[in-house]
Amino acid sequence: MKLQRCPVNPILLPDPASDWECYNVFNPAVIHHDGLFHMFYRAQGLDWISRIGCAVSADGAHWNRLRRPVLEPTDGTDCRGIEDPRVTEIDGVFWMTYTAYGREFHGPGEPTHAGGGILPMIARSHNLITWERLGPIVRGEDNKDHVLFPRKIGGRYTVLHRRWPQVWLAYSDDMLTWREDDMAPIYGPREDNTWDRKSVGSNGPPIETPHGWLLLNHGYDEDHIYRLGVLLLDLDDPTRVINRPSDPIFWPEELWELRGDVPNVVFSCANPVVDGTVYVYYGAADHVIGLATGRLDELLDFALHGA
Ligand code: BMA
Repeated sequence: MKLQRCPVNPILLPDPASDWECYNVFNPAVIHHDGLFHMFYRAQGLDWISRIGCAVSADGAHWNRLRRPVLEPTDGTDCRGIEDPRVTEIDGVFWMTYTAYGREFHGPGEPTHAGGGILPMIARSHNLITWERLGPIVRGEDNKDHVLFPRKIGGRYTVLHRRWPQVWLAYSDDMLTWREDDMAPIYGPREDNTWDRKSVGSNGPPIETPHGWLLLNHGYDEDHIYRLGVLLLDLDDPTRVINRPSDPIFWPEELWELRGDVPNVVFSCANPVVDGTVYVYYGAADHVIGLATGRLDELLDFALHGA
């Protein structure tokens, strides 16, 4: 099983005439709503601070972007950037999970991505343009790559997050309080000789199927080559992994995936399903945005039976 690249790739490029998105556009969230694809992408410009830009598309490949960002840093918790958005629609409300990179932190030395300078944040929107910040899932730890399930499980909001190196599950009644007692690890890097033996993390929102939650994820090995894979989780108890095939479904091959701001990266935060096709949007080399697709039934078959 391998995802197929869209012939239009790369589907979004930095805009050299812009102050805030002239260097890199990457790692977008994308949802399909009322017949349109809506993209929320991470952008870096002259000050190297990540902001979230917005674009719309009727076919998922050709995009029309807004002139100004829809989400920008506001305070010490996110002044170094708003990164890696993922958007999930739950009962008609839109939720964005993103990494806030700031200067407020709880460790010694300078804040870094791993040293408590990041927060796994949640924001809410009713119109896909204005976003209201709610707060982080946890504070004071290396935690990101969080993404919400598209419906409540057991009556509660459910999120995947990453307490490096494990991917964890957490539950909440109100999106504000995520109790430690309601958190549990699910899986981590594999010890055998696989592509994901150094680090793993979640991609876009889990896809509900009759056989379980289909999860797209990413990982890398000691060569720092990012690849994408799949897992299947139990519908009622998503801490139970039904199957985790060992082969990846996508990896860097094109020049613009192999070379960029960070080489050898395909990093996805979005996998909307439209008419039986999974649209996998990804940041390529932390510099441009690509699209690859696969049939949902084929991905599910691989997730169920792939060795
Ligand atoms: C991860 C995240 C992503 C990035 C990737 C590759 O840790 O920070 O935003 O795309 O590294 O550089």
